[in-house]
Amino acid sequence: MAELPAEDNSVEPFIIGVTGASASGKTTVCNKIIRGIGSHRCVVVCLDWFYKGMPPGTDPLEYNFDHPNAFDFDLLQETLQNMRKRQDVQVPVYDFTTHRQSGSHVIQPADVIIVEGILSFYSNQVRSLMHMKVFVDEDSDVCLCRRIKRDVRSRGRSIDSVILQYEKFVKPAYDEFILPTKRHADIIVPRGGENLIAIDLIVKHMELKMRQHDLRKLFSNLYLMNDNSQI
Ligand code: UZR
Ligand code: MG
Repeated sequence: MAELPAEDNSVEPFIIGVTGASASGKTTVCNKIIRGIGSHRCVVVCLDWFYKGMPPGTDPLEYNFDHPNAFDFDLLQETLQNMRKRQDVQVPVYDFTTHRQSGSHVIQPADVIIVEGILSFYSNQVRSLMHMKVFVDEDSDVCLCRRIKRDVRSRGRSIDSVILQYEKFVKPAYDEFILPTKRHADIIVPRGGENLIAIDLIVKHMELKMRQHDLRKLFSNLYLMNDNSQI
């Protein structure tokens, strides 16, 4: 009897990009998509991991973390290309308190890869790897309030420093670099994670794609078995 072929990895993962303003609800939208699809089939790649980190001696309040130059898009592109080939990848771990990389970890590809971050649609090369693009749209006052709460609670900031950064870097970069990438979106989600209908539509689309994916995988395995048995 013909031996069963090793698992067929020829079917590429489906890559979803999720972007929007800082604290617009990107992470919540991603978590709800993952819950809908099943966490065993998804993996998230955060743009935050690809911060280059501040040059030594820089004052964090003077450094523009919202500018495209703050990110290593080449490394992100290379990472996604390897994940598309279903290879494990080593990615940096970023520490928001020290504003620097603090190590690395290995992630394994899955059927669905979600690329989440403020500038995840910025690079043409990265964008061209995505099969679906989602822009999370939220009022800027809501984003600012959330950002103050989050950064004070979990990123070790003072209220004054968050507001200063917001006026100086976050809002201008949103207007100049993030908002213009909205035109690349396939789906715009108003009210972020609260918008259960939009999230459900995304999940349903993904379920359809994954059924097609499973069928392709099945056919490709059958073809391989058939091929092996003729040797
Ligand atoms: P999200 N950021 C920091 O505040 N410190 C860092 O060391 C790295 C990033 C902020 C960054 C951006 N801006 O607005 C936000 N500033 O993290 C992006 N200023 O993260 O998408 O989770 O809001
Ligand atoms: Mg987030």
